[in-house]
Amino acid sequence: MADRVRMHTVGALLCIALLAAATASPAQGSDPVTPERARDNFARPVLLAPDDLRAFPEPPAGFADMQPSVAPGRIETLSYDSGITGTRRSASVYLPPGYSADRRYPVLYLLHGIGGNQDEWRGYVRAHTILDNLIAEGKAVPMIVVMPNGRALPDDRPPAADRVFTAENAAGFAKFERDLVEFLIPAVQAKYAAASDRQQRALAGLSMGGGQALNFGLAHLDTFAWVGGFSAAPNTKPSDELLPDAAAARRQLALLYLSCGNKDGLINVSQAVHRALKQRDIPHVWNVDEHGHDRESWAENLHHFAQRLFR
Ligand code: FER
Repeated sequence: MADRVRMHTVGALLCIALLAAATASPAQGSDPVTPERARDNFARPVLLAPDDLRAFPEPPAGFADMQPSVAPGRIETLSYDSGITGTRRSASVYLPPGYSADRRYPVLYLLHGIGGNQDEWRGYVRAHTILDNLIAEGKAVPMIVVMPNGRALPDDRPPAADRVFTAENAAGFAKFERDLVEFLIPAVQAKYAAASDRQQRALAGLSMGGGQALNFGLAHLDTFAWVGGFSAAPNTKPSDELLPDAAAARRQLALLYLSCGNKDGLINVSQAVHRALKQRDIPHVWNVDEHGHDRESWAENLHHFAQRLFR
């Protein structure tokens, strides 16, 4: 599994993917997904605007490492039936230390990248350890973190390397919108001590999952009050589709968080969202760090984002 998870190293994937043939057809966003398009997208020159800057200092050393003094939460598997895929699907669920069915917890839904699955945030980014450390210090409120499989296809396993950047794989990520809202969230509410109001529900993701979080979160403001896109991929909808009602976004969002590394060829996607938000006066965090399309950026941004949730 660890090897699968490390396959997110997109550079390596792309070399193989380039050998594959793929047909161009639109995914959720505006960009057709083919190995060649993906290579071109990653290779785009980074043009930085004056406000493409860090919003926060770097996290303290060891923020994503297990600390002997810190009580760990636990991770379990949630199985649920999906009417979208017609299959039983799995999500990884982090329960904070001291989890008790006697209280209600806010829930963060955390979405993986194009080559990953429900184990990517834990195995590759160590999301659970980042949360353990923040909660131990009182810097994040105890929360449930649901890490689903965001590829809503009957066969939702990470594809072979030469099938990652295909329209078929990308289509599963668009289909996940209904799986999330209609099947996964109800299953989480039924099994866990999860608060049920939108103010207690967040949606965030990395890369392909960042695009999903922006697309789905902003389309379901009645379900999510907190939205985060880390290094969002070109599956992100064009701004006019993403933000059809600026007044509703202003009124309903508790936090909209955007981040990207200044060495990431996909930064133009996030920059376009940031510019559209600025134009429409929609408050948001814009954090540009010095990383690439990599786990350092995602770990650091989860650390910054999680501290600002549910307060
Ligand atoms: C693309 C390049 C990258 C694309 C998706 C990605 C939808 C996703 C990358 C990831 O999840 O790491 O052109 O098209």
